[in-house]
Amino acid sequence: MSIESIDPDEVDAADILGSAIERREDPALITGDAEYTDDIQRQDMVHMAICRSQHGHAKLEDVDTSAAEAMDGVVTVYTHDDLHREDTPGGGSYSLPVGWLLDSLREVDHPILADDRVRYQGDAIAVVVAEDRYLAHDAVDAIDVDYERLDAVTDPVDALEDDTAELHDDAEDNVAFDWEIGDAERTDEAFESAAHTASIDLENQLLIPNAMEPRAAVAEYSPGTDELDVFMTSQNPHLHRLLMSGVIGHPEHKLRIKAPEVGGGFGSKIHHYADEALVAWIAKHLERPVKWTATRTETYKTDAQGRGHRTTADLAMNEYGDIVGLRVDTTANLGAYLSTFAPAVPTYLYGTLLSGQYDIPAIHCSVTGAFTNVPPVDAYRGAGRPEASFVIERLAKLGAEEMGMDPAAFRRRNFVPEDAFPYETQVAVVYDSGDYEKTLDKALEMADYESFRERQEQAREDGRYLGVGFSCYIEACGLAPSELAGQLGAQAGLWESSLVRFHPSGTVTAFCGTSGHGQGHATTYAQIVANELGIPYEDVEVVEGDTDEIPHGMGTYGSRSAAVGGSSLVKSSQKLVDKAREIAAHQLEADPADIEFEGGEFRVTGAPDRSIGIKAVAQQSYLAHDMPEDMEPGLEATSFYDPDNFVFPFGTHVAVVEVDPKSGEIEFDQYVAVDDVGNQINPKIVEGQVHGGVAQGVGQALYEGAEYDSNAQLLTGSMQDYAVPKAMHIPEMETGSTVTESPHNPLGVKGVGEAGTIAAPQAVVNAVVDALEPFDVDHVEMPMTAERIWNAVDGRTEPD
Ligand code: MCN
Repeated sequence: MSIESIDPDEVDAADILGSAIERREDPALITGDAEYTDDIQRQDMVHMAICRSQHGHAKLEDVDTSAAEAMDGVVTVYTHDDLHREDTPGGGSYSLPVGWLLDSLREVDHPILADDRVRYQGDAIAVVVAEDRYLAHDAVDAIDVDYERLDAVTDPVDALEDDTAELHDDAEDNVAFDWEIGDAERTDEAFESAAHTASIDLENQLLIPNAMEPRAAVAEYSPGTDELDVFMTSQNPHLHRLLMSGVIGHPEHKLRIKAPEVGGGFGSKIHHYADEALVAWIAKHLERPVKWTATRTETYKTDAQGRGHRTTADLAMNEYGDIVGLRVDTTANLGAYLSTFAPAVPTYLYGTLLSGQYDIPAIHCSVTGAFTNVPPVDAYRGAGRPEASFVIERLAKLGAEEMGMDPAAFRRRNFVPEDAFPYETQVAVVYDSGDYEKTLDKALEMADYESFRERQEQAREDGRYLGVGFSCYIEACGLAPSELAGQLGAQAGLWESSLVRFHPSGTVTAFCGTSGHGQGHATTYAQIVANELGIPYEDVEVVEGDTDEIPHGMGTYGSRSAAVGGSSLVKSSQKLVDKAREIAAHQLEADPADIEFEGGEFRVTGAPDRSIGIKAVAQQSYLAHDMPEDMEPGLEATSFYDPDNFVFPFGTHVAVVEVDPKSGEIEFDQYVAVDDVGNQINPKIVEGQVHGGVAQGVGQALYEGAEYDSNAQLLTGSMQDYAVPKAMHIPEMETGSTVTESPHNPLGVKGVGEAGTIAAPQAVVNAVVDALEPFDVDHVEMPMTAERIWNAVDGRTEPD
């Protein structure tokens, strides 16, 4: 059941919003016409390569760059002391910023180039600049680093042990922070009076992001104007401009960040890394254009990783199966340094979502952040919300079992009822709108759940083990009300800004501060603006990702673009229409209050033949011969939109699997995804986002996981070792949707970019555990490899 995409020419202008039109960006992307960062060439450009630590944890005894420097074509080599000096541009005190602070946070220094110690395999030690890329890499190989190896730790729980080596002088016992949310006392009381409990110990494994395009940057400096242009794989150019300007000490107004086409990010390209700052700094220092493109191995070793939780969680029920309490204790792996948004991910993006779709009267969650010798851990598609959803949905399965109830019935019994919205949870968020039974009912019907148990029974008699798994997930996205984010420690507002400009000829450019990198914004934003202005879709061009063109912006992450960027475009369009209405009223010799606007036409109320189209108004606004008094020429409007609340998409995903206990192999029988993302701007794009998201969630459930040895050496450092699922590993998905509008944004939309990734892992794990119920298996850690399944059934081929 896949949605057919429609040629936009076949859609009436009035129906453009909500139509499944094909993505306008695809022809350039699939014909190689699009320009990515690595495609950029400049005269006299030099290339940068980075010498990175081979060890997970070591002291740097000596870094000898002489052989590299002597190579023909090597321009220069920098180490810590060359860069971190008072007379270098920016004053030399370079440390990477943390954009989100917690009260208990121990902020540790994160130099651009390591000083006397490296804390993960991949930590940058020295940087080579050469006339060509290959030479730069050869010169890196010629750098002789003398290390003294130190004990390393990769597991966050082990990191907190007394006898574990500490990574930072400022972080005793490797504790980065302690944080809690909810009511501990009330939760203890709930457990004391509970009739039943269910418990789980689980790991939400470290994941390595796999964007098709590795991180890359090209920087160019003009000494005459002091302008520094940086082209880079950024999900949030304005935020990168702000942060980089501080890091390298270049004035923000003379720094331009442009994201050319970006081949995916999944969160990994929102953080501020040392590498891009180095490119910019060197371009300024050498006064030559500089390019750096990460190798695939570098991305594996240095892109901020995701998840990395160890959790103990308990659910308390009364005698009827009502959930009365939830207790969660998590240790979160933060890696070797604090990445830009790291403190927010295992705290505010995690603890606040633990109530799931359920009305839980008492919740308490405590989180300890731990430094370990893995790369910094930060937001990765879902960021905190998949971890929360995994905890509560695994417990929902175990809770139902404990109660002897059907898992769907147990969930239904505990859902926040439809009439309870807006619903305030015990973990500090207010769900905007929801109808959880509706998505569950639809998913049950699509999966034909009614007949499933019979099928399962019959299969078991034939020695085949089928299982069904539910995931009734909720997420918070559309980041964020700035005031709330500020109270929680965000170092920047989380509004969105846009500019909608009519050209004299009647076409429109819409500039937005989000920065799409695969999500189809050029299509969906044009649908929004065309609808607001009542003009043809093809007359709207969308521009994103360039700080020189777009006044302000906060970027694309947290599935915020439709809800926040889209709403800003509505606001700008409406401001523009307000001005156009006054011009139209003047032209039509009527009062602006008597002018109606519909389908791109301004009409005098009660006199429909007196009308003027918005394009003609735009032309008049630039001719400026006959305008209302004191009105400035031109027709454009800018707005800042700051939402009142997050949006809370939800849904039910159902996985049906068959597990072969003999081999440990898992096969999908069915995968049903019913998502409610409010109104859909483009159902085809929504479906594509769900498909991609589920693929990543299935990847986590079955295949992916960063593995390190005891010296913190990455064992899964290539696509041969880190199992990103291929098309054949992804189940055929049946997607469906329901529509529950968000009441607080003008489009009534909720985000979809992370929904599938948040929903899928627990649907798959619950299904596998359900299949293995005759073997008394109540949990299998992810990724559920054949080996893990085989061990879980203890080598048995049949239940005892
Ligand atoms: N949309 C819609 N109707 C809705 C909601 C969204 O038509 N009710 C459309 C939007 O207009 C947009 C797309 O769906 O074209 C995704 O919108 P949204 O949910 O607002 O998410 P963002 O655009 O902010 O994208 C961020 C999100 C995140 S956080 C990750 S991670 C992710 C994802 O998007 N990374 C991606 N999807 C990705 N897709 C690709 N191809 N590559 C990535 O790196």
